[in-house]
Amino acid sequence: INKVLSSRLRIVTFSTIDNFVTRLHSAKNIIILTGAGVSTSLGIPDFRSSEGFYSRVKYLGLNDPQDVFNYELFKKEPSIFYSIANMILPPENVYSPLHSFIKMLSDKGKLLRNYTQNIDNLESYAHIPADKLVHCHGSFASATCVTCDWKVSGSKIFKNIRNVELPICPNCYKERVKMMKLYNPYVNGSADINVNNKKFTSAEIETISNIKSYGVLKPDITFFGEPLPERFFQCLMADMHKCDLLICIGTSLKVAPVSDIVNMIPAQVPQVLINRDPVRHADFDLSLLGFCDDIAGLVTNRCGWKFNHKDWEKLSNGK
Ligand code: CNA
Repeated sequence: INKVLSSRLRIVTFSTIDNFVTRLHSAKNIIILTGAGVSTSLGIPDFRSSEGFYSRVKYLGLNDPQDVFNYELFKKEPSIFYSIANMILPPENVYSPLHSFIKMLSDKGKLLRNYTQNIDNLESYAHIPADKLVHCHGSFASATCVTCDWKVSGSKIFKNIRNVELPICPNCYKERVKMMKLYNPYVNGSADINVNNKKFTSAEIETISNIKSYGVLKPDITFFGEPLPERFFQCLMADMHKCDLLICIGTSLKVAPVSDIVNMIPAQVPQVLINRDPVRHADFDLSLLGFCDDIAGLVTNRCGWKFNHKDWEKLSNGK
């Protein structure tokens, strides 16, 4: 990635909405990079806006509100994340007009890939094909035990999240209960104890009993300190030289390595930003500032295309 970054020099190719419309007509391999702003019209807060999620969790008193997604902290004290996880639990069966816009580009055979930083998995309700989608930061679609890697469908832990309780892995829970039942330092002394055909020393059992995240299920969203899904790197390496238009939508582009995508796309490929706030640290050919649903509607009109969205009128954006 560093090699690609250092060799880049931007070549500005266009700067008007008409150029954008012309390019949309001719483009065959569009990369759309999305962030939290594409779901805010559904009432899901973004992270960094003044009314966003990070300002809502200030009461936790963490040094940095981003620490609610710190993997090391999760392993030490998973209840911090689960005390606020209900705030970010995605709604089901809804998607925004912007998601419909992406689906329309896919139906027209123009979408190379939608790299989404979102964890709400709403792209699936809009029927954006799974092979066109990269969940750069994972999603709530599945959850994994931090101790034994047991996987469950994400919806299995939604009830726990709503009830603000820790979702526990069935395997590890049984193992832990059995361990605690068998373990009695006065009787066993320092002898090994056999649980589910695994041997544990009394010292190991003492340690395990103090690990608060032992057997806790974690949604498969990428926390700070965890690697991004392998699919992100594989797709990006294959896509960056095919891409003929990059559109970044509803993102502050503050989280690396996803934010590096703008520097990896070849210099002659136009880059467009559609966002409520300007993104000053990146160099776009065109920045369309406003509510992304409205801008997508306007651009689609100018292209002479149409996309349907059943709930358009109900959404609050700029209306
Ligand atoms: P961010 O840093 O909170 O930035 C969001 C950007 O969207 C801001 O620049 C806003 O100006 C802009 N924005 C907000 N509403 C609109 C709108 N209606 N139209 C156009 N622009 C709008 O969020 P990023 O996505 O840049 O940061 C990456 C994080 C956020 C990822 O790790 C995500 O997992 C995480 N996140 C995801 C969700 C979700 O899945 N819906 C929600 C909140 C945060």
